[in-house]
Amino acid sequence: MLHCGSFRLDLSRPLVMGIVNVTPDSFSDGGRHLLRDAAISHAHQLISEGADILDIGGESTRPGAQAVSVQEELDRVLPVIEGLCDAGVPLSVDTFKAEVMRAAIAAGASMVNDINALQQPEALAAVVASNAAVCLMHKQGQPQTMQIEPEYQDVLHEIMEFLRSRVGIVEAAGIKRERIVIDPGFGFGKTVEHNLILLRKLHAFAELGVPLLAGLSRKSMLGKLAGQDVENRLSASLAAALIAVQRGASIVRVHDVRPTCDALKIWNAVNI
Ligand code: 7PM
Repeated sequence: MLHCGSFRLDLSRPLVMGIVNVTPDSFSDGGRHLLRDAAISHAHQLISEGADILDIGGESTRPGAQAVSVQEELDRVLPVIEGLCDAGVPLSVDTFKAEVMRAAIAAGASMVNDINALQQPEALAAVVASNAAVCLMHKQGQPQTMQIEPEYQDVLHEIMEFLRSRVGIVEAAGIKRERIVIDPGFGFGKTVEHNLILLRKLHAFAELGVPLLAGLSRKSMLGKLAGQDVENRLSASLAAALIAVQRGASIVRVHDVRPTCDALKIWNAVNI
């Protein structure tokens, strides 16, 4: 069971985390309310498609994306969390900023998805002071430059030891194991070959004794392997999600919730 605010998530079956981006696009450029409404209606759509958790992000954690101010991130994310806090599924906030974490949790978020693994001291304190779950993700370097020349001696070992250390620190600070999820951070300072080694050896992370989240949906490694641009990566994403689950992932973070849930129904049926 994952303790996620007042939710208890049964991890005996793989769960689907649906991605809700609260970032301006051509439809919502007209203003805040359009952006909020589009994100909320997308979220309801993902719930109806079977999402077990929603991951709500105001863009600042995207690799290559330019930084967004705390105020801008709050203005994007809080109205969406407020609008969804009674939707019946746990809400995760995708942020590395302590201020955003605190406000999001106060508004009803029950999980923090931090690509920075709570390495900012205030971020750790923000989650300690709550009953929210946390996803600790590995990345090498900073989003703007991390894909330039990622380098590891032993990618699996280094990421395992980083996550082992973060789990230890976070637990010692008062976040119990039941609230912790780990994530190798596919594509965050990793070449295709690094990502493939991690996916191939994903089972190794079970040794850390906390549930594993895998985010492979539409990522560039899949584009490179399948020869598909970002609009045409559904099949590759489904293959990757199934492989991750087969190798022990408890949660998959995806854009395409209904197809992923369908694929997992087959997986579940075969795996009793
Ligand atoms: C461009 C490239 C835009 C990559 C967006 C992305 C993860 C995450 C992201 C992940 C966790 C995306 C990524 N990826 N959080 N946030 N794990 N925990 O595909 O793999 O959304 S951003």
